[in-house]
Amino acid sequence: MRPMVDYTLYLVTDQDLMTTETLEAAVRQACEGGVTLVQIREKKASHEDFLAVAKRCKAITDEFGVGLIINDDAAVAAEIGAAGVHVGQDDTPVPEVRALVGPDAIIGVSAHNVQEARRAQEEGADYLGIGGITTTATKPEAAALSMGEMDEIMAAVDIPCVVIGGVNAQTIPLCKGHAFAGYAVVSAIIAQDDIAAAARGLRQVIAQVQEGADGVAMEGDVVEGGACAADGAPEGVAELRDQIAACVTAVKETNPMAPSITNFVTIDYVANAQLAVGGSAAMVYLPDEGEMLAGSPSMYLNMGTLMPVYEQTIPRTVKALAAAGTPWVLDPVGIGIGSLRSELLMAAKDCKPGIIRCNASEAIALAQLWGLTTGEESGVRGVDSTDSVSDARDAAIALARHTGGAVAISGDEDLITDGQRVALVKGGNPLLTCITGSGCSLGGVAAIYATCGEPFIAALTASIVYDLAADRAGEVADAPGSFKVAFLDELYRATAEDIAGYPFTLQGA
Ligand code: 3NM
Repeated sequence: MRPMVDYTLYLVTDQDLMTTETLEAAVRQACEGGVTLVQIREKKASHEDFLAVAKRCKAITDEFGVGLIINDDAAVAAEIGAAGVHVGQDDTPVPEVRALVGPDAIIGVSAHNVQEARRAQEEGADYLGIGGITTTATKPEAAALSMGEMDEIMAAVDIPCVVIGGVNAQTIPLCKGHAFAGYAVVSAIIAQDDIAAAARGLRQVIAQVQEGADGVAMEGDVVEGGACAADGAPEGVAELRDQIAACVTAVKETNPMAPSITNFVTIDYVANAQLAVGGSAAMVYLPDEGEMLAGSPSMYLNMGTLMPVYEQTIPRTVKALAAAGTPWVLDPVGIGIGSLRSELLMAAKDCKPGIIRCNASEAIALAQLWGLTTGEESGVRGVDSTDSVSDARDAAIALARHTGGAVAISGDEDLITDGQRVALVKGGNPLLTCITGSGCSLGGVAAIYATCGEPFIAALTASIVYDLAADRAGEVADAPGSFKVAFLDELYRATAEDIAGYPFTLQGA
């Protein structure tokens, strides 16, 4: 009998990337954080060294009841009684591995197309590793597959498939609705400073993705947030509030930086708003600066006041952001004005931003530009919106489904969606439309929250803190100048509790 293993969160080790002194410490912390399966992958070690470290790691995984898989070396697996072996296309063929490990071990095979997948299954593989979601610096030679290609592979076989390559908190949500048995991760766990926290965070993201797949947020279902949160809040809202509070607290405690490439009209206000919520700011515009900062935990790109240098800066930066898997925020302000802006926005299409922050007309126009919707005409007027937020609902959902991230549309009632859920937040003050920078700075603040929360949480948190601060600023200021100052003060004063407790409505997309 093959052992039962749980593929949900599958750590694949890499001693070159680990942040601990020993592999055993990394494996222990990962188990504490909730990984459900561990593969020891030693590409450079001798058989003896591999055997020794695998034996020590197995003692730890046994303690946690977590399965242990050995990469490639079937003899090591057989000697330590591991749950199984994982092989690549160029490693030992499956029948030879089976002869070495016997009938009671699991054999996993990496497959990158339908043919490889079918052959592996025919030869007796028990599961497949397929992917990647993106290319990855951990294994640069591994190509990325589209979700459609991975769906085809999964449809062609009956054995479980785990996704590997570029799997992290930003990309796991892209897998919502696809039939992966689990998520195999190297760098997003083992290269993190706090390995246990990283694993815990990924388990949370996976739970959300699985919850979405199970249809908890049903089409058209409406659940109210707000006052009832403490006693019997509807499903989903209480968890969102916890995540919002955790995101705000983490920002205030860690002072994370989200650099910006943003417009000159509002650059000062963007930086000040980022500082007010607890983040830090760096404003750049040169190509090498943007590229260099793309490895930051998040970044904000705003398409206002374009200059010729942006023709290089924006494409180079968005490419670097995509390669680094950075959850960046796009503000397509001014969409429709000039050819350079359209070119730059097209360059951003495949480098999928984690959050798109804009007004209703900009969302409709961007979805049209990217070929995601047809028929709707946007009412972009300069940088203002002439469409209502509800007019932009379909465009927002289409954009979020394309990026796998979140879209936040500001208006009388803000709409935030990840393509599965739609949150509506009502609040704010009409004076917000009389000052420059409220929209841009909201994008910058969303980037700050994206350093500590997944895109939907970050976008929702930013929208809420803006409504809350505007409500409060409106109580002490009745004209634009004083309102602008009071608003910044209220961004600074808003606590995690205030923000997490603000009313909002949650619906299925
Ligand atoms: N195999 P990370 S990608 C070990 O595509 C491995 O078969 C891959 O690393 C494949 O989680 C990969 O850091 C490395 O992106 C995955």
